[in-house]
Amino acid sequence: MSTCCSSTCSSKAPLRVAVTGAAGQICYSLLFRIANGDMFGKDQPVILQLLERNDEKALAALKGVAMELDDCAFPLLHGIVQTADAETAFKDANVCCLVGSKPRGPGMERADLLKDNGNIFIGQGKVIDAVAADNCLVAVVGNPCNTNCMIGAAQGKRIKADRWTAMVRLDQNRAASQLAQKAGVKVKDVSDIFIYGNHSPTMFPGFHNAKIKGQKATEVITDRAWLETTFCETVGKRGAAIIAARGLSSAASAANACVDHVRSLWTPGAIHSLAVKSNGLYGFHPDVWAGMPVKTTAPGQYEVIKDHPMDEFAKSMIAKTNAELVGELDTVKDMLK
Ligand code: NAX
Repeated sequence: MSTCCSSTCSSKAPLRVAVTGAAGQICYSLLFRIANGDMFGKDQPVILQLLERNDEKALAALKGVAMELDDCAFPLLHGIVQTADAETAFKDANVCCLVGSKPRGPGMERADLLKDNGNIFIGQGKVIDAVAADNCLVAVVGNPCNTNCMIGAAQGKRIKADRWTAMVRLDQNRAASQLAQKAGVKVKDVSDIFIYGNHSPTMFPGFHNAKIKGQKATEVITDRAWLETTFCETVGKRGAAIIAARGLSSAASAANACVDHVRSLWTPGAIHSLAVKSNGLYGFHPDVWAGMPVKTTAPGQYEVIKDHPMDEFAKSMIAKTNAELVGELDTVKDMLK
């Protein structure tokens, strides 16, 4: 299906990348970025293993997406699997991007949403543990992503909990962009901004440790009230603002964040935000998945950075987002056995 060109030919074995919710709006951007080499590099071939619901419309839409992938003639795309069967999708997968989940319907309680999605992640967690490659890395995007990730990880015997990560990178990117605009600098001038806690409006974008052109962000942006209120609220409620403006939820930026999430995990030395099992760090309940800073140590491997200082405001924000995560844990505790 693909034509060969010298800049992208590779002798590397292809990575198997399973992606769920493959006919949805995030994947309509994400799959093309992965196939183009944006996630794993321009010398790394991939096989896309695409999972959708067992539903005629969804599978027809998936077929159309696969046809468009073919029509891009991506040299790095060595195969496409289209399926409604989780075992087929996750078989030998090196990376699983779990994007598919059930949206909140009208009048639906948050607890029902947590449980409906929890059931999806129980099923997928068990299958991943049974058939994915050893040391498979999981990136959960589907909401509520922290708690879905906790539920999926709880099904594992073979694949360890630290291989399960949830996406807070969109929040990190949003925070960096807001700081850059306020300071009147380029986004590349902003560093060390990390997301703590839940991917929800309670998250804490840790501006107190951020830097702008290497200087403390709080010395460049001296309006502390703006940082504590407008900035935190803008980042926390950005998803709702996009829906209000576009009539649809964030898709291209979410796909971009998923690419960033995995690419940073494939780039030794990268320091970035991931939601991982907290193990009690930064004051979080040990069993919840919370956003925090990590450093990539080798492709697909990371360690949590444990020593970022927290001031009183940061501690109070972390307490709030931790309380929400603990509430979610409580709602789904029967799903963690
Ligand atoms: P769409 O509704 O466009 O697509 C979701 C797709 O998942 C649908 O095609 C559906 O058929 C499929 N699906 C549902 N259950 C499935 C299952 N059990 N197995 C396989 N496929 C299944 O949603 P989209 O806009 O693509 O968003 C996907 C998810 O990302 C949502 O849960 C959304 O809330 C979440 N988001 C997470 C973000 C984050 O930062 N973590 C930001 C963006 C986004 O809101």
